[in-house]
Amino acid sequence: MASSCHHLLLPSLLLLAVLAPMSLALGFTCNSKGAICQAIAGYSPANATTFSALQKLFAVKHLRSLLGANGLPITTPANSTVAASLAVRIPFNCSCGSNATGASYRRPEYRVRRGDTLSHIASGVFSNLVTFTDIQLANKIRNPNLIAMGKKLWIPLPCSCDDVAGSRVVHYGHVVTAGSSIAAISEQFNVTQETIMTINGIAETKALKAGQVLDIPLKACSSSIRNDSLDASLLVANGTYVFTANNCVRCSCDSANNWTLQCQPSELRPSNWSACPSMQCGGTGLYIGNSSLFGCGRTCTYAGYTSQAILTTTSTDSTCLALSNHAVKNGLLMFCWNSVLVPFLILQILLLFR
Ligand SMILES: *[C@@H]1O[C@H](CO)[C@@H](O)[C@H](O)[C@H]1NC(C)=O
Ligand SMILES: *[C@@H]1O[C@H](CO)[C@@H](O)[C@H](O)[C@H]1NC(C)=O
Ligand SMILES: *[C@@H]1O[C@H](CO)[C@@H](O)[C@H](O)[C@H]1NC(C)=O
Ligand SMILES: *[C@@H]1O[C@H](CO)[C@@H](O)[C@H](O)[C@H]1NC(C)=O
Ligand SMILES: *[C@@H]1O[C@H](CO)[C@@H](O)[C@H](O)[C@H]1NC(C)=O
Ligand SMILES: *[C@@H]1O[C@H](CO)[C@@H](O)[C@H](O)[C@H]1NC(C)=O
Ligand SMILES: *[C@@H]1O[C@H](CO)[C@@H](O)[C@H](O)[C@H]1NC(C)=O
Ligand SMILES: *[C@@H]1O[C@H](CO)[C@@H](O)[C@H](O)[C@H]1NC(C)=O
Ligand SMILES: *[C@@H]1O[C@H](CO)[C@@H](O)[C@H](O)[C@H]1NC(C)=O
Ligand SMILES: CC(=O)N[C@H]1CO[C@H](CO)[C@@H](O)[C@@H]1O
Repeated sequence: MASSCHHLLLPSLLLLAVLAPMSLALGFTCNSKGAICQAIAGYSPANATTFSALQKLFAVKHLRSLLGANGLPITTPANSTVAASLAVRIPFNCSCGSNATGASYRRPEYRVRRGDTLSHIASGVFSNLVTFTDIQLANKIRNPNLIAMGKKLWIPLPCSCDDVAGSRVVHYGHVVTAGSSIAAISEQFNVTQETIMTINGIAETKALKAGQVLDIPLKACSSSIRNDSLDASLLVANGTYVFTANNCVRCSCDSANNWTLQCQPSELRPSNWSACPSMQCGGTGLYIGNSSLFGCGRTCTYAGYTSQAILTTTSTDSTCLALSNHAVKNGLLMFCWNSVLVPFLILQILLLFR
């Protein structure tokens, strides 16, 4: 612990002096008091690691949530390597506190190891997603030089549940890399510079510092999920997928699909039901995610779930051309052709028997 004293004594004294009169402000601005929502942290591991190690570090319950947040195939092995420095998207539940700020609630937890300092934990282990002051405040540590080996620390990942400009978004914690700019970040995440500056309270574009965490609101796909569904608050950002309805349904968001959530049966074992309830639109024979055989006119869409049932709605597509890439991959194009081919064949048969 001798070295940690050296590291922390001076900065902590200074910080205590500066921060003492201010109220605690962990996380990003979050005005939806009491809300809980999905959020993402952009984690850049210092050393190459594996998905199972990340899952453990961030207390992500299921590997599939981690893979889904990164748009990776569900079959990706837990022990496959995650390269150092590249940002991995870590999904977590955000809690919007009474102080108009949001942070992960009580997790992840980090167990202090021999030789750890709060600043090593903040920047070395958690890639600057939190500052050492955040950890100190969240855990009410009076003397940061005295962190006992084996002690469990709550790492308050910054997040928010607020809508931005009237749209549902997934707040992403982005750690600024050296030499980056608001313009580059704006382009990378397809979020306007104005939005980034406004929600992060930045007045000048030049004011970025390496290691600083920015709140980047990723646009979420719109869905047909009903407001009385158990997953009414489901938020899925571009390039990610999630499992819902007790794992029976997989929903993905791709900006190429006009920012519309695409859901289909997951073929996973349900987590709370002995079997998945019906996932067909009543009377149509279509499963959620299917479009009608003839004319490509109607789509069976996921609309949420209750404790007993999976809800569906039948929506009308304008044309075949509006079909998503995804649906085309699933063989819907064939059915579009069928709607042309079948009348053609009937015509041929009629001609034959003329
Ligand atoms: C919110 O503020 C109160 C005092 O104003 C403080 O006791 C509490 O720890 C703060 N909570 C967070 C999460 O910052
Ligand atoms: C991952 O685990 C599988 C078996 O569980 C093993 O066959 C494979 O070699 C492992 N891969 C790595 C990179 O460790
Ligand atoms: C968020 O909370 C829900 C309900 O408690 C849980 O099922 C889910 O696994 C959590 N998500 C993550 C990413 O930890
Ligand atoms: C990364 O690897 C280096 C060298 O092996 C080590 O000193 C450092 O503690 C590691 N960082 C983390 C966060 O494990
Ligand atoms: C839920 O949606 C219905 C219409 O679909 C609307 O009438 C109702 O006010 C909504 N309820 C809430 C709590 O938003
Ligand atoms: C959506 O995600 C895909 C894949 O992750 C990416 O290539 C694309 O640029 C993103 N589009 C927008 C508008 O964010
Ligand atoms: C995309 O979605 C918007 C509203 O969500 C809708 O007005 C527009 O017609 C859609 N565009 C296409 C090509 O489907
Ligand atoms: C309809 O949905 C079911 C279940 O997801 C799938 O197996 C089938 O291939 C789909 N049919 C079409 C035409 O996409
Ligand atoms: C599991 O299902 C039962 C009813 O079938 C419901 O009452 C309960 O809330 C469900 N639990 C979860 C965690 O969804
Ligand atoms: C703010 C911004 O850059 N928006 C762009 C996001 O991406 C779409 C295309 O997918 C552009 O049309 C937007 O201008």
